[in-house]
Amino acid sequence: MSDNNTGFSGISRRGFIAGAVGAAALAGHTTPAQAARAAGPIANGAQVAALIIGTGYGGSVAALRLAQAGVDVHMIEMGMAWDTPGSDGKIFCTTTAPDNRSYWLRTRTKAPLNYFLGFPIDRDIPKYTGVLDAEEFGGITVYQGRGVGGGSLVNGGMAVTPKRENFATVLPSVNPDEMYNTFYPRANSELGVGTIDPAWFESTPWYQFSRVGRKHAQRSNFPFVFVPDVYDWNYMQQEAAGTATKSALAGEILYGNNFGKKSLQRTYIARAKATGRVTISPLHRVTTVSPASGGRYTVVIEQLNTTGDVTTTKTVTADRVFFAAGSVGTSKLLVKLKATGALPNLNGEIGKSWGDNGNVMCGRANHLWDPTGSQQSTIPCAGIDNWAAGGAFAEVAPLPTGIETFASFYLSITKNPNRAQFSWNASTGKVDLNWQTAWKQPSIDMAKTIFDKINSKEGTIYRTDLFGVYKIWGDHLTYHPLGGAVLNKATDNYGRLAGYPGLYVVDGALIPGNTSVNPFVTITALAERNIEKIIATDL
Ligand code: FAE
Repeated sequence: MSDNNTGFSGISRRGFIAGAVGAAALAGHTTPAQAARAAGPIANGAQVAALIIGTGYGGSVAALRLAQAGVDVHMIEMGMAWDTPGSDGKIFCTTTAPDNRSYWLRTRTKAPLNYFLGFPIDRDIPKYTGVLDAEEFGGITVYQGRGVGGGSLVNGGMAVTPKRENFATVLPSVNPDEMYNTFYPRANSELGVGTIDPAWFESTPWYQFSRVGRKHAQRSNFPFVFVPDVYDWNYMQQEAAGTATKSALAGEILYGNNFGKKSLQRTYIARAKATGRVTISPLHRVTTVSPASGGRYTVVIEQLNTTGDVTTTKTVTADRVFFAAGSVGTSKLLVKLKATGALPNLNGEIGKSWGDNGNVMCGRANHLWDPTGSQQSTIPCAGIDNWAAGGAFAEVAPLPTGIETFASFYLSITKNPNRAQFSWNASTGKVDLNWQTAWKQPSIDMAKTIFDKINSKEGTIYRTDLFGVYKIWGDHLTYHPLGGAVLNKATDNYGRLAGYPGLYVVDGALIPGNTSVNPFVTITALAERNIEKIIATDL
């Protein structure tokens, strides 16, 4: 019996495996499949039941639920495992001292906020398979997490369920009752979502920046809302009290949090591994998926070293393949596979309806009597809600520089209607995205419905030194890529890819461009909904 040869290809074989596992367990032996799982990376020629491409939110949900249903799962992740400390004793570096661990295969950092007082702050770093990818397309830089845990490694942990009245525009083909009664609560509970203690919020210096944000929002009559997060709020209070090692209170964010944040490694992935049925191959990148005999799929995987070179190419077969490489990763793979003839029957919706969740950043220059504090937690806890009236939801974000900046900083999520498309570029052998920088103008206009009013009320102005020399808007990037293999268009209403039984999309690629709030709770809840249906009907 070979590694992971525990597919769904026949009841009799499954029964045989189950029997073999049971007998071995009774006899106190390790089965070959168990031994292979313990041994690590996927072997060339392996046959796996379920292969998941990527270990972010969608992939982790699928892995846990498939494993709980008795299916052996192999997760392929192009980034590192992020489970071993570096020479400084820490797994991740800080935003103030980025080193090789910070960026995915770059020789210079590319900080989202790349200027301060008008001076560039990026610095040279050794090329390494770091945790944050700043992936550049023609008109936009898309930030993504790389490693076991995907975006959960680098993100701010803001865990927001969209308002129910906005859900029909987020996922029009999904029944809101099942989402709000079952799958959003399930996602929030599994992710460990919580909110800041209101009394601590009022008193701690670490959230002075948010209290200033609240004062300005409320004086202009905007609703100010607390935003839940997966950061452990009790841990943060211990950091402030000096009884726990600082993470959010030590400038850690973007390049990973060493403590405090309940990333997927600590939630879904930990529970998935505990089933004994899930193996993960880090530093492995899927390049091709194509039909094999018997309704299975051939998957080609490149093993990488930490400078990004391909050291080995492996070919495996899988009964089922789950695309969970993130909106950009999944879209790029599917567009390439359709165009190059590996999966020619994928439908014409592949690569379409991609959006940036309307992300745009800006800062405001406060008066000297409104300091935002030299101590700032890296974890945002509140926002300004002007979605219904102005199309913008603005997070009051920290600017944790360690000095007083008198700046209020915001990441706005806006109702930007523009959608881009991925396409195969045969001459470069790469996938392009046709987003234009000018397509951010609606986002800027919507964010201005909040900040023009606040500036006018407070007698303040926009900061012009954070994104370049005399540049107000951070309109060059997104943290929230969504779409490219949209639910009920590129797939059926549960993520089954049209034309290929056994191929599924389970990540942010399913969501058509905007979630009205930060996206990972919706990605998780949708994955919970879809995998439940897939397990019930397809397996
Ligand atoms: P994702 O988490 O991106 O996982 C995809 C995984 O697939 C990654 O680990 C990739 O390395 C891997 N991969 C890609 N291609 C391949 C391949 N060919 N072979 C093998 N592996 C591959 O996907 N969202 C919130 O809701 N709240 C926040 O506070 C928040 N803050 C953010 C801050 C930053 C700086 C960033 C970058 C993002 C933030 N997000 C936030 C967005 C959130 O992290 C993102 O929507 C989710 O991580 C997307 O989940 P997916 O499962 O779609």
